Amino acid sequence: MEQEPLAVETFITEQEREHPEATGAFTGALTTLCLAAKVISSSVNQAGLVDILGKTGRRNVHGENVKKLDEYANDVIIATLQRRGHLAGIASEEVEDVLAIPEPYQVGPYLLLIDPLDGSSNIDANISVGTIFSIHRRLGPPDRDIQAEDFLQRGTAQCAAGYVLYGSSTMLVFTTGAGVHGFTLDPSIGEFLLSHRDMKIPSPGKRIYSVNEGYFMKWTEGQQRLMRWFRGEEDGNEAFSARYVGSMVADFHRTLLYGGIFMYPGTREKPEGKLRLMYEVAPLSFVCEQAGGSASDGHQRILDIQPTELHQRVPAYLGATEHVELAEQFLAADG
Ligand code: P6P
Repeated sequence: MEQEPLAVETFITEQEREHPEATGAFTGALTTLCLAAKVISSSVNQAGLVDILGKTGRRNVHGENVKKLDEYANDVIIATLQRRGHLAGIASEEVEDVLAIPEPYQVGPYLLLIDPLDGSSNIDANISVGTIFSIHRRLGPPDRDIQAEDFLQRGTAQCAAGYVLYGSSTMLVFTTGAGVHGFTLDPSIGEFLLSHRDMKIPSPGKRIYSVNEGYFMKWTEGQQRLMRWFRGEEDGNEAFSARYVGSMVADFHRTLLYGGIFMYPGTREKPEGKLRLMYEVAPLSFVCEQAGGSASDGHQRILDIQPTELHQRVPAYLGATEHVELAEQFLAADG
């Protein structure tokens, strides 16, 4: 008999059975996140039809223009997740400080870190954007007095991480530490259905590098030499193909499916780079490693980094292990 379509809620519930100590709060947080993703997907897919494109005229904590869809996605996730009793707090890329769970909602044992709509500068051009999420346990007492310090945990401590890609179809890809699984939204029934079980980065996979080469003159010598190697300018090496969307979730998802490497290096002036550790790079690094790949800041494993600030930035090299290790070899020359 043909396997019945497996909805993500069923999949998560079945995974929960393998954890007798599970209380259901974790399952609840993940399945509630799926609901928020469906709401955002509906709006992203109608963005050209309703007054939700363009800028709000305001800037976020990082001085970046806040798009209407950024704000909308942020509000949907916070409103949906805070009332279900699974979380002790939320940290969002769009909000300076961490958010406690307000009365009268119950406080739960988990922390959610979220980039509500990554890549939104592309939305007006109808280019894929995404939501990135990370779930940690709250280590302190389950009360409403949540602090930024509660979120500053290593990537290795994540309970779950993943992303939603609003592209030609809407896909949810996540890991709970037991492999990476992909679910495609069937809009006719409003369900995320299992479409990619146990995803693995092909190795060696396609020879693709993904980076914004416009910064070449600002990079370190090691990064410039690495790029010459990828371009086939070094003796005896066949050139890689270059692919860069400028939307991290889209560039990472292609890397997960096809192989290669996604890079966002630091520059000589800004060695920390642009991408945020807590709610962009660490969650995608968890997915990357669970899919058999590697994730580095160019010198160390991303998931081992002890965060010091909620919005701290980090250089990112994510992809097939042999390419990430090659990048580390070239960058070692930078000292
Ligand atoms: P650049 C989008 O603004 C984003 O945060 C990531 O999604 C993307 O990978 C990166 O910035 C693109 O930055 O400097 O290449 O435009």
